[in-house]
Order: sequence, then C-alpha cells, then structure tokens
Amino acid sequence: MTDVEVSHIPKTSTAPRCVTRSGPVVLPRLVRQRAMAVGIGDLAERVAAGERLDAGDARRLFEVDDVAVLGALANQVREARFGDLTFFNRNLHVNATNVCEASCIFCSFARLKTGDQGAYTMALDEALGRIRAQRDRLVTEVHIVNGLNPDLPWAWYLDLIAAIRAERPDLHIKAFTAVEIHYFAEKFGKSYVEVLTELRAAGVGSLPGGGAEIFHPRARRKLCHDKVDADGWLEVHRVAHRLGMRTNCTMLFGSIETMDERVDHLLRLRTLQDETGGFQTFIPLKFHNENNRLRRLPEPTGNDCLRTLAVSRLVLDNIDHIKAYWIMLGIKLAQASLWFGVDDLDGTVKEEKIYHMAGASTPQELTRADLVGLIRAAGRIPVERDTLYHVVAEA
Ligand code: V47
Repeated sequence: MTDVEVSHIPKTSTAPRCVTRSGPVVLPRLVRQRAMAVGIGDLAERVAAGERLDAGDARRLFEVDDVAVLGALANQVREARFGDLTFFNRNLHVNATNVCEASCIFCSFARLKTGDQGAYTMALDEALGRIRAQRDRLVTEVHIVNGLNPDLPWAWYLDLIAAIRAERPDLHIKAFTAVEIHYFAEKFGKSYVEVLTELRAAGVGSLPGGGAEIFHPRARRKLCHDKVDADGWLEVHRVAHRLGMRTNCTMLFGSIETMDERVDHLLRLRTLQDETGGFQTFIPLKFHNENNRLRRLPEPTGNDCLRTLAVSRLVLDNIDHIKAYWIMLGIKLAQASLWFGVDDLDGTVKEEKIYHMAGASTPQELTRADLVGLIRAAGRIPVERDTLYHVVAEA
C-alpha cells in the first residue's frame, strides 16, 4: 500500500471533525443565467455568497424540473471544497444475521424469527471467516450491519468485534446503526454511553449511517413504526459524537415520503451537525422495491436521484462529504452524480446483501482498479481514503 502525501487535498478531508461550512463559490455566468431562467436566481446568489438555505429554499430546489441547473450549482460547491477529487475506500460488508424483530415495510433483507425461511445467523467463526478470507487483500474497513436479533446475547456482539480486531488490528470497524445501538441499550439495560463505550473498547471505530430512513413521524410510522424514532436515532449519534466517534448519516428516499418530509430530514441532520460536527458523510439511499411490502411503488427516477443528491449538497452546508452508494444507485448514475455534488462513491463493497435482496442489479464487488477506472472515466481524480477520510493514496 503506498502512503503518499497529497498536498492539494483540502484540510477538511483529513481534519478529525467536520466543522467547516461551505463558503462562497464562484458561479459561472451561464449557471447564474440558467438559475434565473428557472426561477431560482435568488437561491443561486445565496449559494454563491455562502449563505445558508432554509426549509422554504430547499423545498423550492426540490421543485425545479431542470435537474442540470441544480447539478451545476451543487457542482460549484463540491468543486470549491474538493476540486476534482473523488473519494473511495477498500471495504467489505458483513451482515452477520438477518433475523430482525422490526417490521420495516421497505426491507427485503430481514426475517422475523430464527428458523423462518431464508433466516440466517452466522456463528462467530463464520463471520470471522469473512474477514480471514480478505487476509491478503488491502481492505481498510469492515462495515457491519445486522438485524435486531432477539436471540443473541450482548457478549456475541462484543466477541465478534474483539475477534475481528484480534484477527485484523489494521482494519477500521464501522459497525452497528443507531437503530441497533438503541436496541442493545433497551435489551441489555444499558445507556447509549455504556453501549458505545463498551463497543469502542472492543474495537468499533465509527458508526454507519443506516436506520435513519425518514425522520418525520408521519412517514416513519408507516415505514418502520416499531423502530427507534427520529429523536432516538439523533440522540445515539449525538452521544457517539460527544464520545469522539465519527458517524455517517443517511436518508431513504423515493418511497412514501413527501418532499417536505425530505426537507425536514435534511434539516434535522444539519441541526445536529451544527451542534456536534460529528457527521462525516451523508448518503441518500435510493428506495428499491423488490421483495418487500412496497413492491407496488415505482422506484425513484434517475432525475430524482440526481436532484436529491444535488439538493443534499446545497442544503447540508456543514457536512463535508456527499456519498453516492454505487451499489444502490447503479454504476452509471453514480458516475454522473460526480457532477451533481457528490464527492464519494463508497468502496469496493464485498458481499452486499441488503440491496441485492431488494433487487439491486449492481455487482457484489468492484475492484480498486474498477473504481479508479470509473472515476477517471467520469472526468474526476480518484483518491483512496480510509474510513475517517485520511488519504491512503491518490490513484
Ligand atoms: O438502514 C434497506 C436502507 C440501509 C432498503 O454509513 C433500503 O457508509 C432502499 O445504511 N431500499 C442500510 N433502502 C445501508 C446503509 C449504508 C450503506 C452504505 C454506506 C453506509 C455508510 C450506510 O439501507 C438501511 C435502510 O435505510 N434500506 N432496505 C430498500 N429496499
């Protein structure tokens, strides 16, 4: 692994906390004119001045039909922060159990009980085997997300993490969504601080952003009525940030939520980020409709995906990175998104289950060379990062 110093990487990409806000950006005349023509000239000027957009502004952006102009605006903000640099990492996913007490109607991965058709729970050795299989590969991160399995004791989680750390002390362990952390706290009678402190001592380095879905109570009740509510999700991340852990955040978009509910979601994340600075990446997750109870709903269009990514970049002025998760977006749309505010494509991702069970047709894995090639082909500069956005190598 080459560990090169890349002098033109902006400081924000390697700083331990996201405390920067998007600053003023230079808007080409053509972008200004297009923005005026579609009725958002005032918003373009505010973006150019580095001013914050409010809920009404965000709502107007979501209503713009001309997705190219949103992309151009978001691209100016992205380029002001990162130029052409596009981040990725070498990671693998482990979903050690899909047994899950929750009944989220969008989920194709979960099985209610041990013994149900398709239900599985890996023995510790099997999960560890996934890591051992990567012995000769230069992965830097393992991403672990599981179902809320009522049959597993607390020691199972601590042992899993400790065993991974013993096997590969060099791997960053990004594990357990806020929904799981909340579940552990309730089930094992611990506070969030206790759960997170014990997991950290065992080897967890950061939290993934899953489980956020849509925060607004109307949509959340329909999507996932028996899982932690918005305040609980945000509180877990607040506590993690206070303990010095970095976390990611997500939004499941394109199912039953309204545009106002998307805006509400973005603003709740922005408010917490103002308070803690602990989010490093926002990942809008495109709804997939196969093998779940929402199969009659159409999936979001490519335009909607690009619009959502662009608006996220413009509204979330205090979160450094906007990630297009290629697994769920598709490779070609992920490439295009690099001109719509996105600066990160996630990683090589080995063995993804959650989206593939919901109908994703992307490959299970891309090699590092694939990622480098597709970023270059999109006209950007690939940069391999670790989980915390330290630069591993400029490809
Ligand atoms: O929490 C589940 C979503 C999430 C579907 O932190 C669905 O770096 C769409 O959070 N259609 C898990 N979305 C994935 C996740 C993630 C992925 C990549 C990187 C990171 C990160 C986090 O997937 C779940 C849920 O919000 N999800 N089913 C579905 N049918």
